[in-house]
Amino acid sequence: MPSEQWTHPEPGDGPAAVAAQPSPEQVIAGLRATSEGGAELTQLLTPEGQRVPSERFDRYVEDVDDETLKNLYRDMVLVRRADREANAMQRQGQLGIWVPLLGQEAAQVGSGRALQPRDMAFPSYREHGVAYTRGVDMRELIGIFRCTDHSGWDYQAHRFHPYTIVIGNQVLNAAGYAMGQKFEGKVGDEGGEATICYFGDGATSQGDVHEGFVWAAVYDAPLVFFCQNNQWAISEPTERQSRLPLYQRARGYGFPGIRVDGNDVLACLAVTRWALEECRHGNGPVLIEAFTYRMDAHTTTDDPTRYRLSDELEEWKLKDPIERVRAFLARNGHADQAFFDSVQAEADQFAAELRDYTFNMPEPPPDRVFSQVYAEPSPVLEAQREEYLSYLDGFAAAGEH
Ligand SMILES: Cc1ncc(C[n+]2csc(CCOP(=O)(O)OP(=O)(O)O)c2C)c(N)n1
Ligand SMILES: [Mg+2]
Repeated sequence: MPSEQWTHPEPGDGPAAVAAQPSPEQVIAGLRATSEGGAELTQLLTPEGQRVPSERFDRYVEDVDDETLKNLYRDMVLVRRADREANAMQRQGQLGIWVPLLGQEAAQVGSGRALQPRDMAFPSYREHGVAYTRGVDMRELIGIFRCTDHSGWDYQAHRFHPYTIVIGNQVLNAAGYAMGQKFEGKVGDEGGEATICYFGDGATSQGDVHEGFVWAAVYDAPLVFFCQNNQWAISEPTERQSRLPLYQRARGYGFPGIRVDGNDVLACLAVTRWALEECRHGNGPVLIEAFTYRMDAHTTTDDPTRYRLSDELEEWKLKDPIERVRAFLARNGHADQAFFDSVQAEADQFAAELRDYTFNMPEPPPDRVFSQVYAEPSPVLEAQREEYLSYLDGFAAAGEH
């Protein structure tokens, strides 16, 4: 019996006299897996806002009452509003670039809220929603995009590593960090530590991700690989990254992989809690593929209308991560219009403060670029700093004449 999705002929199928062809059923199954997430998508809240019971995952969200769900809703609205404000500020020339997260709020808030303060998180560059859940002030993020700063937050205090632009590179950092947690005996029971690492579908094609998978697997590192499959790596679709659903790759490395509806905040919370628990108890690593969609451009320098059809976006709008929670809350009488209005007003205020801060942001001292590179001063770096400062002094001196 051929597998549900077409991958490759099995050994023993006979000599390949003609090129192997998938059956029509396998083609349809493959298309479904790509556009809808397929049969193995873990979902607790449908796009229409209906709660789907799950024997396996309900216990991970037992404590999520109406208030908690309203808070998750609020988190997502605030994060989206800040994202839209930053996007607009880039358009007005106030930011050099912005990396929108529109559409990925549930994946980021759900997984971020699953973390304990002691856990460590390694983001790529789109994880503003995760940053928010780690207590990083959005104003601490904005300097990177205004090109006045490299990354402004205290990584240790927030347990949130600097953004990494080099695709997939943070997976190696995270694997090393999680191996350290293991070596230091911080794994083993409910109080154990874990690490989560965020990367995209495109990153899975990078050698760094492969190496990170191998190291984490053979050392049983407490690491949750959180892949946000937003269907695109700039202009490259996922079918140019993989012949099979990304979560299935975990099997080849010998650890569990699971696909969750990345637009379902409750499912993302439940599945990430499960994965972290596995890691805390020494059963890591785990791969989560959050099946979601990048609703805006790759960055503000990108024009997605050049490579994808607008009906795809229209289809995903129906699966909006915020709307399904709103529908659930409203339908079940957990929240009224006054609640939704108050969250919106709070989000507008949040965005106004971000804008105000951006416009009046203090210029960091020019030699800040040399700080936070090494834990202790390095003579080479110190010499470079001196040289740079005297170079800048030259301008001041020239201005005096
Ligand atoms: C090593 C490396 N190669 C190429 C790039 C250029 N680049 C920036 S983003 C990107 C696509 C990444 O796609 P994905 O991993 O799916 O993440 P997404 O942007 O969709 O969140 C590429 C190729 C880079 N930053 N680093
Ligand atoms: Mg992507």
